[in-house]
Amino acid sequence: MSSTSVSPAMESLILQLHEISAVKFGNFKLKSGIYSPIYIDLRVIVSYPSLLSQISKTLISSLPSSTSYDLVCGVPYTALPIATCISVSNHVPMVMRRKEIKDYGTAKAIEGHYQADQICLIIEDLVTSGASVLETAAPLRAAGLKVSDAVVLLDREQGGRENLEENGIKLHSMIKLSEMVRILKEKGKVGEEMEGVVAKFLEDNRKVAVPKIEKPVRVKAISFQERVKIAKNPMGKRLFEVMIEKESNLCVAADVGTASELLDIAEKIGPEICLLKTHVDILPDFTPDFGSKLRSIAEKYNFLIFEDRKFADIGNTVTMQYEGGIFHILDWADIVNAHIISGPGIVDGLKLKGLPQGRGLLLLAEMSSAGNLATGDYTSAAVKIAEEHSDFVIGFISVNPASWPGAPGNPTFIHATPGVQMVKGGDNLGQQYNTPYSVVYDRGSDIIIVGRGIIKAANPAEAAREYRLQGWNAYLSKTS
Ligand code: 5BU
Repeated sequence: MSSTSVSPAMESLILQLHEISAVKFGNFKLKSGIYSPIYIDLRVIVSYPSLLSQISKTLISSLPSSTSYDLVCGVPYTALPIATCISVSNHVPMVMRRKEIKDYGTAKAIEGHYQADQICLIIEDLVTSGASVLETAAPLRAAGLKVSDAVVLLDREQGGRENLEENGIKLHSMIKLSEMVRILKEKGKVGEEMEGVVAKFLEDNRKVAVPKIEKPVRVKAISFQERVKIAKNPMGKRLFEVMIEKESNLCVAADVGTASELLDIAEKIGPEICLLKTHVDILPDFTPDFGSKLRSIAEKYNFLIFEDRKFADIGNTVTMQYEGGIFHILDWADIVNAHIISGPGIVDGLKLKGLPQGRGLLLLAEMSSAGNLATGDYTSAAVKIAEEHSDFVIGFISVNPASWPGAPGNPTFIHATPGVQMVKGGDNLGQQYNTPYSVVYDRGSDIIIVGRGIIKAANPAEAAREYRLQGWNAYLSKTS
C-alpha cells in the first residue's frame, strides 16, 4: 500500500465520509461489472452542506496551478452538486451534460451557454475505469469544447487514469482508494483483515477496461415531408419538395474552370442533386445567356440553383449587386447567401429584390474553414435575423447546427453544410472536411455541399450518386 502522507484536512474529510456511510465495506457490484469489497456512495454528501463545500474547495485546490479552464462540467448525477459549488465559489460558469436527451422542445446534449474552443474541466466524484468521465467528455467535445483535464475526489486506481490518458484527459485525484483505506485502518475504522481484502482486490483489478460507451438516446428528427408543410418561403418549400421527390440532399459545388464545363457537369450530375451551387465570378467565359442555359438544365433534372455570392455589404449596395452588374444573379439564381456582418439591413436589401421574384436566402451562420469567426454569438445573431425575416430566409450555411443553443431549432429552416468529403480531413488552405454521415446524422444538417469530392472524381456522376446515397441514408437514419 502507498505510504504517501495525507494532510490532516484530507484525513478529516475521509473520516467524515466514513461517518456518513459514504464509504462502505462488503461485496458490491460496480458499474464496470466487477465486485468490490468497498463501495463509495458520495450521493449522500448533498445532505451535508459543510462537507460538500469542503470537498469542492479541496478538489479545486488540488489542481496544479497550470491547469486552465473556462467552464466546469460535473459528471451526472453525483458530481453535479460538487461542480455547482465549484462554479459558484470560484465564479466559473458551468455547463451540464444531459444523461438523456429529451424528446420534446430542444434536444440538446449540453445545457448552458458556451463557445466552441472554450476549455471545460470535468468534475467527478470517483473514477474506476474512467468510462463516466469519457461519456461526459464525448458530447462536450462534439460541441466543440476542449477537454483535457478531469478532477476527481477519489481514484479507485483501477485503470481510470490510464484509460483517460489514452483519450487525452489528465486525471487529478484528491485521494487514492488505497490511501483512504490506510487512513481508515490507522484510525481504527476498518480491521486489518478488511484492509488486506481491499489490497488484494486492488491488486487483482489493476486495469478495468472501459465498457462500450452508450450514446444518449437520440431524438428522431422531423422529416422533410413534415417540414415542407410549415415552410414559409415558397423557395424553401420548393427545396424540400425537390429533396423528397429526388431522394437527394446533395448540393454540388460546381467550382470548375469555365462556364461550358459547368453546364457540362450540371448535365452529368443533374439527376443526383437537389441543388447546384455556383461561383459565377470564377467563370472566364461567362455570357449573359449563362443563366438561361443553366436554368433549362435545372428544369430538365429538377434541381435548384444556388449562387454562393456571400453578399456582405450594406442593404442599398447589395440590391445593386444582386440585380445588376454583369451577372444579373437575381435573374437566374433561386437561392443566394449572405454574411450578417453588416447587420440585418443586408437581408432587407436582398429581400426587397428577391422576395417579389420568389427567391430565397441562406444566412452564413457558420463556415467550414479553420479559424473562421462565425461562431458563438455570431451564429446566434444569424439565427435571430433569420427568425425576424423568415418570409425570405430559408435557412443557413451551418457546420454543426446540433451544437447551437436551442438546437435543433426552427424546423422551417434548412441547414446546408460545406466541407464534405468521404473521409474527414482538409485541404492545405484551411478547408475542413467531415463525412456525409457525420454532417447529417451527428451534426444535424440537412444538405451536404460537396465540391472537389465530386468534380475532381474520375467519374463525377458516379461520385455524385455515391454522395447522394450516403447523405440520404444518413437523413433516413435520423428520421426513422
Ligand atoms: P470543396 O471542394 O468541397 O471544398 O468545396 C466547398 C465549396 O463550398 C466551395 O465552393 C466553397 O466556396 C464553399 N464554401 C465552403 O467551403 N465553406 C464555407 O463555409 C462556405 C462555402 Br459559406
